[in-house]
Amino acid sequence: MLLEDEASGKLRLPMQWGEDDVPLIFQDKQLNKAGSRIDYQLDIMRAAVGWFGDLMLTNGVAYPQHAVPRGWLRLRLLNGCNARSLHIAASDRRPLYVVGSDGGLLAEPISVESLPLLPGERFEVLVDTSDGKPFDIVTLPVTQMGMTLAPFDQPLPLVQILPLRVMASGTLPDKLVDLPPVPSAEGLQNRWLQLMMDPQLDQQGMQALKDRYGDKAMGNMQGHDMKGHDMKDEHGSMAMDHGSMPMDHSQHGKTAAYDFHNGNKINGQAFNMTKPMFDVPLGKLEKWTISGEGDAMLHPFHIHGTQFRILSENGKPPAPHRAGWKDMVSVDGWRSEVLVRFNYVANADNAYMAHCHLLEHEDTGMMLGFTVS
Ligand SMILES: [Cu+2]
Repeated sequence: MLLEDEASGKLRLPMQWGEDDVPLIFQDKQLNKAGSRIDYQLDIMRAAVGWFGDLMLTNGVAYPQHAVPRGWLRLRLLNGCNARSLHIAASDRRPLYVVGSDGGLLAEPISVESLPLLPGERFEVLVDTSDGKPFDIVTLPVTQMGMTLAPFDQPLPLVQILPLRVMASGTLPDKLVDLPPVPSAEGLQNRWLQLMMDPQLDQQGMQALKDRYGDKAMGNMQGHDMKGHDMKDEHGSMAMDHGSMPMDHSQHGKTAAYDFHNGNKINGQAFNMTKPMFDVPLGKLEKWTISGEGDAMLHPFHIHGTQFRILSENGKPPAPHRAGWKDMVSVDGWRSEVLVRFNYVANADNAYMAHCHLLEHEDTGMMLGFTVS
């Protein structure tokens, strides 16, 4: 869904749909042996690290070409992968000028050489093609567990851009829209959302990944002692709070009865379709702290019914291009704080959701419903 408004209409951004204003939807897929269909399986490994494939598609096609008028090219990027985070760049490292994030335009273009893109996340970038030289949009290697295998272990071309002789008419403005300053979080209602993975799921899922693909699949856990990594209490007491599940890892291999379908939780509870977790007052600003302390997984967290501002992301101030309107925030082993406000009523029958956007985490419980009144 694309929204245009008065402010966006006044800017002379590229807007020839499908020519110099192009959506790029990236998805990794795994096909069955015959290559005839997507081979989707949810098992304990996928529930822990997410489903991933070895075939990369852009708008449903492997490595398509796109001919563009010469000048400014606007790319509306969406990471449509189930679980894989991407790291977008131009093959010749020409700058990407980020003009918009999930929820709208930024105050001004932000030039980046590469752009990390979480599952479910969107950014709009402008690229200068006036030199007429062809180049690729690529995804660079990431350290996320399970996502380091070939062909993702080196820059992987996603789409080839071929500038034509005709000239484009769009421009890169110096200023985009007025972005209100981030309000103070002082005195606001603060909600704590603790993302949790059962130790059995964490342990057995990572072991299954290692058994199947070897050390090279372990990403940022490579070379670490996996056993009991989630037991380390580096970041305070919440790291240990995995609920009342037994912590005996010697059970590994004999716990066939363990049901991973509710192995992912928020504040100790797996998703309940009929029972919202809390109610938020209509139109009131709140500070939500989402914590991923206690596991080694990336959690791209998404909140419905709002566009928020990021106060801190994994303990750091947000990067400039992540400081605008967002509905996705990275939670990667530590805490992220966002300022949210909900301007529409949501009753229990039509509750809003907040969830990890790694789809297999969400589908195995890492989601909550909430009402607004
Ligand atoms: Cu997650």
